[in-house]
Amino acid sequence: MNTDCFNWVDDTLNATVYTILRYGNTTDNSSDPTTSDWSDTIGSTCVDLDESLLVPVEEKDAQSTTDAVVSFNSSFGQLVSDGETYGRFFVNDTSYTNYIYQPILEGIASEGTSFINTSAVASAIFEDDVWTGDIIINNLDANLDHPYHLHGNEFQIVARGTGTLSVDDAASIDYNTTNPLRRDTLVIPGGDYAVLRISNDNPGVWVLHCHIAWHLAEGFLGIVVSRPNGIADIDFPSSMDDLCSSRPDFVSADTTEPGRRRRAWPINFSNLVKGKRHGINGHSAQKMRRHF
Ligand SMILES: [Cu+2]
Repeated sequence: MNTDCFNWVDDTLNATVYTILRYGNTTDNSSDPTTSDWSDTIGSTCVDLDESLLVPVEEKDAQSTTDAVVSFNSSFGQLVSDGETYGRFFVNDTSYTNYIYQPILEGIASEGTSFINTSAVASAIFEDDVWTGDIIINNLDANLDHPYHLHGNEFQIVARGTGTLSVDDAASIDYNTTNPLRRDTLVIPGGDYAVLRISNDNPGVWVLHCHIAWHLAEGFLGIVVSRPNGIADIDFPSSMDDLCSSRPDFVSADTTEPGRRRRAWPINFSNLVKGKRHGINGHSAQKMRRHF
């Protein structure tokens, strides 16, 4: 474990632990492997891999054009509830709330995309006539890098840059479609944007979220709905349907993820955000980093 990303290292932490992974049909499970560590060193800065050094071995050009463009803007901000002010992450001005007894996939399958509770989750829809879709992500937190993770698709990074990119402006920028990097997680530095190109061939409700666990827990999640008609055609196993009847009568269908709304912000909030909904200044962001 690279502890350079930590602001402090707990004395009791064992930063290096080992396990054994075996590939293939080996029958010899008794002897220890003899593989050795890589010789390259990891830098002491806490940043993503240098993408310019990464080239997909299995070449795959991106589609040269896209059928649809959607965008997600993420930012840290405040939520006031019952007189208390909470720190939350927002995606398109919506802080995700998980209604655990109202699963979105099954809801869309039976009721269509009108099922989506727009006050609980930010959503983007790629309809069934879309085969190539672009997802713009704008990281509005000027000094906070986030690792964005998309489920269900292996996206191609066809553009990135500083500042924000609107859906309209996306029509006039340059795209790299020649064997672009394919990933499922991408660090977008604070104040930057990226454009992810996907094949819209996998019907589902795919979450896009920050992979820092507590950012996710504080609402950093949106959904990409791929092929709503295809979702309606999914044959759900009975074991999934059975879950719908598993809610005890005394538990409300409006129950949110346990503890989700009651958790207090861990530090003095007034020190953290200078009253701005978006655009956290550097001083505040540094304080936030301490809690990664
Ligand atoms: Cu994050």
